[in-house]
Amino acid sequence: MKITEVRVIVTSPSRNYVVVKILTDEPGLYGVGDATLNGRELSVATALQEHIAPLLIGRDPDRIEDIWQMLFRGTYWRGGPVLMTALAGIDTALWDIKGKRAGLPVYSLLGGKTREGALAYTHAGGRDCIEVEDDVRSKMADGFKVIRAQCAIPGNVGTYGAGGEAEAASARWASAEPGSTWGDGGPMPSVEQWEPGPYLRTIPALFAHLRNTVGNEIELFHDVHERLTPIQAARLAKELEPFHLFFLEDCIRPEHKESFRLLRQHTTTPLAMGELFHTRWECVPLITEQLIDYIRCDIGHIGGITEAQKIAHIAETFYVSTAWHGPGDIGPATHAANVHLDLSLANFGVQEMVKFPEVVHEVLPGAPTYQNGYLNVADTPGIGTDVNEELASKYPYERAYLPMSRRADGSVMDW
Ligand code: KDG
Ligand code: MG
Repeated sequence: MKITEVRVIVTSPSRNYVVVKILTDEPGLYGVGDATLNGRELSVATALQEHIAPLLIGRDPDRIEDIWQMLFRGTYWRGGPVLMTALAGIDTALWDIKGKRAGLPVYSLLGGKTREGALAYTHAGGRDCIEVEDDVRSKMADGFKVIRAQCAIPGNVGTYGAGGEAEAASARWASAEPGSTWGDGGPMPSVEQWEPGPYLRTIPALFAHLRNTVGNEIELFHDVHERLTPIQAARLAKELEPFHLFFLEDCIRPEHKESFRLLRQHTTTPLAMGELFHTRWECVPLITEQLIDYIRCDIGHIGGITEAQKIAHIAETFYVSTAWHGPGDIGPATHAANVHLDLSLANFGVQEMVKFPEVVHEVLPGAPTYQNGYLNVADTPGIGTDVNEELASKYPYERAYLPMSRRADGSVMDW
């Protein structure tokens, strides 16, 4: 069997997605992967089209490990979000082909089911504690057992994850920013304002309120989004201890991993990290030193199922669980890959999920299904997702950026 074509499809049904379709010389046999990198979609599409696809034509798609090694080590330039997202798109499509050929769902090829469904988490947000409480209650009514809670911060214009109007307001602060209005080249990033002081006062108060009102049984947690210094993160994690978070996500920036040693010494709040990592070597020190409790890489940005399975197996040895990243800005094929791994891993922890708009289901069918707190994938061969190419072509790429963040004095902050 040989690869005959690698099609790269960029489509924007509600937001941009990059889809990889690998065709083979076996009639009707193809695989579909996702190579979406939020705000950098065309870099990945170009890397795939111009540099990677030509290397794959004529190769045996069954040799996933060899193709992975060739694209990672064999081409000299390795790592980074663009290349590892491209590699993930190829990897997922190859697993899809392998599953279809074997007549088995991918979770079966990964070792078979260890559980009947993947414990899912969703997001709750609001402008204040009361709104977040209402949102948490409505997510509990939907059956969720684990919920991420984010809240608008008084004095900070626009807050990551607060949702609805609270987040939309952030875009307006941008109008004071030179170059951040709508220009000839398309929309420019919105700019949020963020200060640590109000944030560090608000979040413990939010979780005190939630525990007082919704009780202790529901699992709650919070995403810091890499904004604190190590000692600020230590303070927050310590102050959150009485509220028993499921975990505290991405407390500090991803570069200086040794800072987790400082953080860990101060708190028993479980820690999660990983959506900005791009190779297993970034994860390994945190895992082997047991500096985190959950590794939450993005399968779609770390080279796909092949790499994520290796990371998960290393993590299992050190009692670290998985919590793969699953936001709306990665495509259904990566969400499905998440769940195939979740179902097969002994050390699965929790799975982030989104509800895609109907139009995404039409263009990219086959996303995992949610029921009463758990995610599942169909028992059909392969990954289970597809692309409707004709419909995809009706939703052309639209340039879009992630927001940015600045301090009150105008200096750059991590978003
Ligand atoms: O593109 C960036 C998003 O995927 C990220 O901001 C979402 O932090 C995120 C999460 O935990 O879902
Ligand atoms: Mg996050």
